[in-house]
Amino acid sequence: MKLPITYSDEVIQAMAADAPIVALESTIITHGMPYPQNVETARMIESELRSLNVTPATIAIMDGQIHIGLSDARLEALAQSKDVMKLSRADLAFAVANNKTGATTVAATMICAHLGGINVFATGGIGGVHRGAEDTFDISADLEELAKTPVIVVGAGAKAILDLPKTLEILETRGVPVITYGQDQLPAFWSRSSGLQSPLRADTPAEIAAAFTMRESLNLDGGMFVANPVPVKDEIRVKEMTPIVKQAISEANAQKISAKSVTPFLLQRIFELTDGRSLDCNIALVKNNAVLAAKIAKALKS
Ligand code: PSU
Ligand code: MN
Repeated sequence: MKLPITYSDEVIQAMAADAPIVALESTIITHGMPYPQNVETARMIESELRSLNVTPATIAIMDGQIHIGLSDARLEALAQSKDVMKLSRADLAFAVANNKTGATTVAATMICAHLGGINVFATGGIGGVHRGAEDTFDISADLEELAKTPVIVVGAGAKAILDLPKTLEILETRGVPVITYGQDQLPAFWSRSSGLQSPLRADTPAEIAAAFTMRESLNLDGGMFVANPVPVKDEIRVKEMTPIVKQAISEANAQKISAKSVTPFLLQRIFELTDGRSLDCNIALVKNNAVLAAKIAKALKS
């Protein structure tokens, strides 16, 4: 069966030249940021990658096609559309088979990137174990995907809306390396510190690339998570975020927000409660992650 994959022209050219490519997700566009900042950020990240001579491959499902690399018109259409599906491993095939349009989460983006032979992917943060998961069982499929699919995901840690110690425990159990770039402590998305020791630390892109290559040689399944701390000038300190996160979570509980709606609801409330500063921080950290992903993609080609 010929897979319903459409590559952008620049991705086709980069593949033919064996040049570095970095995958980008689309749920951050449709469910993670408001319009028009979502599409402006997506464009800014893509041009940042191009300026580093790395080809961006934004991934989304549109009318049943898996797009690896989106045209500007498609990016704009996706960013403006309401009620677009949020696709993870569980619903990806259903959406493709039935000509749906949907944004890909970290998990679904990893699956599609791997289908296209792309092994480096930059995002904001990954999903994880939600607080109260002992009652709700709400654990992101992103963690399971990292255990299965050989893609390096660069994020700014897991969001402070999650239970970070439990998230780290699951990643360890499932054999996912968590490598923090340039510091000993795991970063917590909007903040550089989480109070938790990172399982692994790397100070150069070459170390990260070498670890990935060795995982393949040792026949170890799965990907790696690279945690890249938000730049100092852009961070919102833990002390400031803690009460805001608590308030957003208690509102989500009071309003019985559940399943796929939890992460988008919390991000939107935190955006409001910080007067938009969480969004500025989010944009800065995604850019920082794209730059590191570009360096890793280049190191893998050298
Ligand atoms: N990081 C962001 N904004 C987002 C997400 C991550 O800065 O919107 C998305 C990613 O697509 C991630 C998803 O895969 O949230 C996790 O959702 P869930 O917890 O429902 O698995
Ligand atoms: Mn969930």
